[in-house]
Amino acid sequence: LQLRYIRGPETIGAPEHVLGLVRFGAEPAAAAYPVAGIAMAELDHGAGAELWTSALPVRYGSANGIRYADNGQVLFGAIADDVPADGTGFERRVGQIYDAAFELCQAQGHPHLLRVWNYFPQINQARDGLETYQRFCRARALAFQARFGEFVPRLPSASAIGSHGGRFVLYFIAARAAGLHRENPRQLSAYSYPPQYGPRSPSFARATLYRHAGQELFFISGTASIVGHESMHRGDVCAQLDETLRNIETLIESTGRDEAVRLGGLGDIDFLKVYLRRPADLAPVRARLRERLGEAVQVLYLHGEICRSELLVEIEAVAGR
Ligand code: 3EB
Repeated sequence: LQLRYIRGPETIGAPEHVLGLVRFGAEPAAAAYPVAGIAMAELDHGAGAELWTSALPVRYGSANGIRYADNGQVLFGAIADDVPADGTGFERRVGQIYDAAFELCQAQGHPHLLRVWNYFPQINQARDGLETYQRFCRARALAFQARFGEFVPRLPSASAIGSHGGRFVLYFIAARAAGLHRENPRQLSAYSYPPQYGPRSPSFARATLYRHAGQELFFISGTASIVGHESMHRGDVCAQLDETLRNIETLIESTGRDEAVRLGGLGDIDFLKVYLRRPADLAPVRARLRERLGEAVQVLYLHGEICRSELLVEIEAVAGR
């Protein structure tokens, strides 16, 4: 299981075993492997993509609208769906999509979700009194609950980000072997957020450590300027960025300590996706990130809407090449 970011309009080489391709700001060409296009501009190079590949040969298929790739150890799945615009229809469809994903993972022998990405438009817009993100959270929580009952121990790392138009896109990585889900000592677990944020709490873990067949991958969920359960530094993107980096650093350090893995700090990050609500924040954020993380880390800067309207920046990361 390998990740590579493609920056700019570069196309992918043919000889690899591709698990999936996700393009930002453009629709990818149809392919034998799962593809998804997210309506979210890449701010640095004008185009970008996330490419997941495998050293092992890959088998492709499709079930209930989900395209998948299976290399015998992990399953990559992707679906883009025209979800209904009305709140109730949206929630029903999101629940169906999640259940189809659970079903697929089970049927293909990859029952352990490691990492999930969610992108959909109008994330901060209210529909009949509830924001789209809150409706999404309710539908996702009910789907996990219906499938697993006591679902908290199964929750994978995740991101949920607002796109600018386009469809509801879900993609995920599941595995035959379980990952180890981690929480952040600086943050209340998202699944325990109090009800002021919505009728059902967000269903995700702060990070997932996947150790298998000599590989060590650490998936860090979308992370923002939240301490406890509260948003910090309203209106100040640089202070939000520093708080976010403190959160990520703590997550890496505490996991390295508790799990005795070679994870020490921010320097271990190999891939970053940085979501910015305002494109004008690119320059200061990029300068500060270079200062803190150096030049070796690969970064995609994306114009996305964070699920709480006061948050200006969110960062997800992968450690492990
Ligand atoms: C937060 O910490 C910020 O609902 O799947 C980050 C990562 C966030 C994932 C999700 C939401 C999600 O609450 C938002």
